[in-house]
Amino acid sequence: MRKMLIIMLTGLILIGVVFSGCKTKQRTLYIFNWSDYIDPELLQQFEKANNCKVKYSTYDSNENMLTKIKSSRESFDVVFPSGDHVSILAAASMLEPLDRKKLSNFPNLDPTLLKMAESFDPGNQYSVPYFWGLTGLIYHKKNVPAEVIADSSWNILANPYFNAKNRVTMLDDAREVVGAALISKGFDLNDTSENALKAASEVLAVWDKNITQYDSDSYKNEVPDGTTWMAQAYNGDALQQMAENPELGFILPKEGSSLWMDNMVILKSSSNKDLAYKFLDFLMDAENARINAQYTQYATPNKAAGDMLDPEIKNNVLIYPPRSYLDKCFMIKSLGDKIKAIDTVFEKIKMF
Ligand code: N2P
Repeated sequence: MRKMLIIMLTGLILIGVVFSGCKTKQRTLYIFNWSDYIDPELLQQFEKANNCKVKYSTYDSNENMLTKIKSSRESFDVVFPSGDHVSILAAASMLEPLDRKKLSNFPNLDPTLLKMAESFDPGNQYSVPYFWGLTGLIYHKKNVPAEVIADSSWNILANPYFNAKNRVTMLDDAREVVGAALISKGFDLNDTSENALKAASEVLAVWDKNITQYDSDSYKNEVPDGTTWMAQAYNGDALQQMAENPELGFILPKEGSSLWMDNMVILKSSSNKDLAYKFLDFLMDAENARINAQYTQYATPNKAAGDMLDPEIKNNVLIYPPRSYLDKCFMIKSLGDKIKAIDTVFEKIKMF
């Protein structure tokens, strides 16, 4: 009898040890995404539904993301590169080819946008579109008079109103900054010809007199608090600030703008691929994608989610501009080695 009791007790203790072991062995998914680019409640829901931990880190440019995933000892499972960087990562054999069978919500995606995504990821082999958007100018109405904005051109950045005031910023992003200058002069944002880059450099030299810094994050606090009066900004980030503060405005310049698509990819080096697939599929669920699009104020490539959006988001022309505006925009393409010419123009401008 006593023997029996000892065996039972030992059994119970063993079960306890196994269960507490399970708890500490909870799986962890490492996500690396742009800042302010997800509804944090979705992360909690995912953790709960999958009994796992999400370690979430953020970046503010594709270049920083690339440097970190190449050099970091920390390894990430899921990353959100823009289209041109999907091509770069795929060419470097860093991406896991996606198994559609594990992505039951894939049919929710808009076929037209999937087709567009094929320009950087043929066959949609490695990436799933996450959000798309455009870049424009955010400003504080108290600090920038309506007459200055009325021109609605990228060249507002050269307006004498800003001279010697140190109140304007641009993104820390070569493609966006040089791209804005190229578009303002009537060139394609992907044009790396000598002629085009000479014109862009000249424009940037003029704008630069008014630019305090090239930074992709600080404008989100500094335009609302008045430190910065106007900033080149991603549309969703600007709209998130505007929702909190009616004194802020945002324009998509009349000449056109950059058009980008950011995407979910699983890194080949991921040691947690099953959980990574679950995360992609979770974000592609129509209701989750709707919640995420409403929170971030970026345009969703998820058709099922798009159909369910609140009308004020769906009809917001700063998120979903009319065809006539989109026709003036340029998708940021991967330029291979020619990217060096754009980087050189940007580095020179930043140096002065
Ligand atoms: C999110 C910015 C993402 C847009 N804060 C850049 N592609």
